[in-house]
Amino acid sequence: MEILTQVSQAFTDQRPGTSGLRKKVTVFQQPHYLENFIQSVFDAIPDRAGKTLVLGGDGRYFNREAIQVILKMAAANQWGEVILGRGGLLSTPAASHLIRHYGARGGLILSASHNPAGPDQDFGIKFNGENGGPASESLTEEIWRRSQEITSYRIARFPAVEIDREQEISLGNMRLRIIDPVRDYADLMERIFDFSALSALLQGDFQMRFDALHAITGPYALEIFEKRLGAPAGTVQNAVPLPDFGGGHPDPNLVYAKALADLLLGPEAPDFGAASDGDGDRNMILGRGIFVSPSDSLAVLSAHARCIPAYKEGLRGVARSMPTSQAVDVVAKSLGIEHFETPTGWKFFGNLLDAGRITFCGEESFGTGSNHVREKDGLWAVLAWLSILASTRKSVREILREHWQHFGRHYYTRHDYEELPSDAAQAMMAGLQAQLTVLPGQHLAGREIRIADDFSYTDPVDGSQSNHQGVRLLFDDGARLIFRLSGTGTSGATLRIYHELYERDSSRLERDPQRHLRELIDLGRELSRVEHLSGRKAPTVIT
Ligand code: G16
Repeated sequence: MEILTQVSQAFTDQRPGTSGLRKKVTVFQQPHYLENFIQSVFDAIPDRAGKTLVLGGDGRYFNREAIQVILKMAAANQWGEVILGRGGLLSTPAASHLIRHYGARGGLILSASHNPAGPDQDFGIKFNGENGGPASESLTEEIWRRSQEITSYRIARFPAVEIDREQEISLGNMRLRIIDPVRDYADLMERIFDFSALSALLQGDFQMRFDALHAITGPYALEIFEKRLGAPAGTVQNAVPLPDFGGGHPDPNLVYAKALADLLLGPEAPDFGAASDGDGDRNMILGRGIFVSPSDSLAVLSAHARCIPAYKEGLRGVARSMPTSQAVDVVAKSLGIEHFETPTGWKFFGNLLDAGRITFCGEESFGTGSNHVREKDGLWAVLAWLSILASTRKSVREILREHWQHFGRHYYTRHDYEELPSDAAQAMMAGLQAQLTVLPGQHLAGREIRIADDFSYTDPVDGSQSNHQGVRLLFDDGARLIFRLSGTGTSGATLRIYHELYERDSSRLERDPQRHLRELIDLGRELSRVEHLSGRKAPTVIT
């Protein structure tokens, strides 16, 4: 096998964001761009020789081309084996499972998550380590450093590999195993959940819709819900992954999964609805006439964990990202277990999961998961909710109501201002930072600010420190107002403002969050000066 050392020059924009490197497809299509980044990843893993690499993506445009390049580079960079999902497909949680299941050194997941796909849209690459989780902060820094000093990359020459059937072949000294992308993951779900109880639910009067949004979860959902659990045909919709996701935006929220939301919130609603995102790690849960906020979802799942066989002994601890509401903290206190607050990004849960300090974790950004993999897991969350419904025989609305009555309700909403000019967004954050010293003690939005800071996190397992993770205003009554810039966008900047208010009065638990949080919403707009600095009168997305 011929191996070529190709001279190349560094690109200055290869710093990974919240979750890997995400750019427009046209950026990745520049000569040497993809190759440079892959070589930087490989160089950052010096012990890779002879080891196994898991490879797959969410099927978006450019997935298949990138896989051919990565196979050639893996063969030239001494990997012993690549395990590839048939058709180049793997959901993010399935890739995480395969890394752990087959003892791989790591995995490359080709996805820009919920961002749209197509020739003018987004592509992305994430590297996950041997625990199956996203690259740590230090590894991410090392990849970035390598990308800035790169002068060449190594690539083998061989014809395009046929990736659409399961097979094992040798590529020089490297073995390529092409496997069913679904089977191992579906088997894992069958070990975690009580599939006979779930079958009984789904084969009865209970009606469910799962919208795969033409992204990666289609084949997984068909196998699990319709084939293994026997739900009626048509339970899974938009099940075929398409390179452009059917022109949609596979982000499971009320704006982008509108058809499903309209169905569940309309007059003909089934009992339960759910959706996942481009790469299958996010989830949205809806009951008849009701939306479950991701923060509440984490709290409800934690409170009911014992009804799922894999967690019947109870949870070790729980964690949430800083902007996620404190609902799960209240559950943890009542269960007498540890709870942690981490920066945004699933990678921050990895050490806590590996150390056995937590069992469940989640984020307001529609992510929920457990120690079964090291990624958030959309279908796992759906199966967990179905398990609660099967065991309690209550509706989603009843479960939420009872939860709020017992623990109180954390009213919550996130307002996103997408595609802002970067300098305006930076000016907003700088303006907020400048106010941090004068805000404590002020009475605003009907309450007193107790603490105003820029969130810092010290990892309780390895002591590593992460600073500047978002501006927080903490009020004396438990309310919070948080500001941060997204680390996952590919054009301009996205300002996220998170609002939270804790309500214990049982007569005030079923209000419209936008109304109930009005004062905090107005204060967030005012303090960030978003309208003044960007001209935007309203957020792009409200969740
Ligand atoms: C990624 C990360 C999540 C994070 C989310 C939003 O999710 O894995 O941990 O919460 O982005 O991040 P940001 O607020 O910086 O845009 P995904 O589903 O996009 O991979």
